[in-house]
Amino acid sequence: MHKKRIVALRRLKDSHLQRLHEAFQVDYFEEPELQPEAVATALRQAHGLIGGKLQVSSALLDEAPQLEVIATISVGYDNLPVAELSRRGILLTNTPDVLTETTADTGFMLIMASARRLVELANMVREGRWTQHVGEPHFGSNVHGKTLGLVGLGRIGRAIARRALGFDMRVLYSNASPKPELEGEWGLERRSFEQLLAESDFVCLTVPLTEQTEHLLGYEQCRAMRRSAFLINIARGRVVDEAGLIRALEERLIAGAGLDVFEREPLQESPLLRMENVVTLPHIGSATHETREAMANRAVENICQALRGERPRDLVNPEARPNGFPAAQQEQSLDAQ
Ligand code: 8YV
Repeated sequence: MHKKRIVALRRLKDSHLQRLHEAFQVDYFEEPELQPEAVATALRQAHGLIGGKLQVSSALLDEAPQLEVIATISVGYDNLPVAELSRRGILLTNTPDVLTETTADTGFMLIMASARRLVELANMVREGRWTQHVGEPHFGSNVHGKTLGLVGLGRIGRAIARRALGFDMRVLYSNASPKPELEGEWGLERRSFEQLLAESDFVCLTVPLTEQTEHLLGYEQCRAMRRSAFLINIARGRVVDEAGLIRALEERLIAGAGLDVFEREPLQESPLLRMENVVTLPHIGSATHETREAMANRAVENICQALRGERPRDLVNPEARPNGFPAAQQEQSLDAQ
């Protein structure tokens, strides 16, 4: 049978490529930025696109008339034009669930590292500057028993809350919808965003980047936080107005920050890099061997399902197929019998 064609971008493991080759004709580009023209040529005939950090413009979609599905190897899809894909009938899938616990680990690691000044003090040892017993100038802050404010309470927010409860923390959250079950069972307390800023020792951002959350937190919001509080961002860089955060840190309006994401990545030439009280990570929320493998598996499953004509498991935009999926319709008609 004639195999459909797909374009695969950025370092996939042999096992994933093998699965893709079994089902499709695959054009694979490990470093697509080095061969943009070859990628564009391959996309002209492609039915599917799979990969991480995808950048897809209208012009590129115009040149890819056969495209049926984009399977991003990430949970976030703020880098993709969802409404336009839906209008064009192109399915979009992501990789939720499998990265939840790892990303929550990253969030909690940043809470601990910021509070206990992990990077600053580890560097002191490494650079031979540990010459006497550590005294008050190098003391950190407790994490256990403190108040954590989660901005957003989706899967990752909830996984961080679970960790925090194990540290006897009080957990506040601000979220568009209340989560009464978590208030009852876990004792979480809902607050307005402003109130959460005022009460938290750690403010942790876990919201997706949308028009509503872009620059949600800047100078004024830092000013509303406690001077002893830390900001943790594992969401997206643009949820924070970075210039405002830098100013607030320079003015010591907050105690420090733990940041995995930035407005411009890779982060270079930023005052944040010179601040002892800021822990900067290179966007590694989900970057473990196990989790990246699971994410790629999930994206491979999604693209296979979509190109078989089935509803993919992690479909982001069902509106792209207003008439549904043949397989689902079949199930429905069986149910009706
Ligand atoms: C990925 C992420 O590292 O899943 C996400 O949304 O931010 C990360 O897990 C990144 O998007 C690369 O694909």
